[in-house]
Amino acid sequence: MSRRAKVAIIMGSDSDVSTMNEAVKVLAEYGVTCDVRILSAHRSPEDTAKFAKSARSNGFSVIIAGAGGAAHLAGVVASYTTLPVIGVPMETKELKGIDSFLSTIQMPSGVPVATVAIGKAGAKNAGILALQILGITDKVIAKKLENLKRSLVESVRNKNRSRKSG
Ligand code: RP5
Repeated sequence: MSRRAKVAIIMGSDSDVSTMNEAVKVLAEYGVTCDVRILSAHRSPEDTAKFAKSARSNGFSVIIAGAGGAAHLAGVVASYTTLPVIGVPMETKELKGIDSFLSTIQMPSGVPVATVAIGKAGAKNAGILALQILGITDKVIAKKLENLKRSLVESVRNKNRSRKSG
């Protein structure tokens, strides 16, 4: 039986899918299903508001929102919900994602968005951060995250070992 999606992954356009798939992948690795949908703060504002207002009652615990350019999606969603919202700034052709980054991170006092790095690294980290939030109460996820930390340490040590032996 599949577990109900705890994490919602939303994005402003289908052009964001390949970046946001990094978050989907990491959550899948931990057995966490997510609900993925395209919602735009500017092109479909009413649908976005409806989603955000009902996210908690629909069983979500965390929302990951990716958008590019004038990236208001995460902030708008955060304005309607008390769930944690993680914002992923898309890399853009014109300004390399600095536009998305500033639009996502620079929220006014009272409405936080946990903003991660621009692009695919940020999307992956958004997935990990969502897992860390779920891991506060889910011991299985917390245990797997400890393994991830250990594997990061090992990968750096291995690089030193191969440098010395090379
Ligand atoms: C944003 O505008 C989207 O999140 C996307 O990153 C950007 C460009 O969208 P498209 O014109 O490719 O649909 O709302």
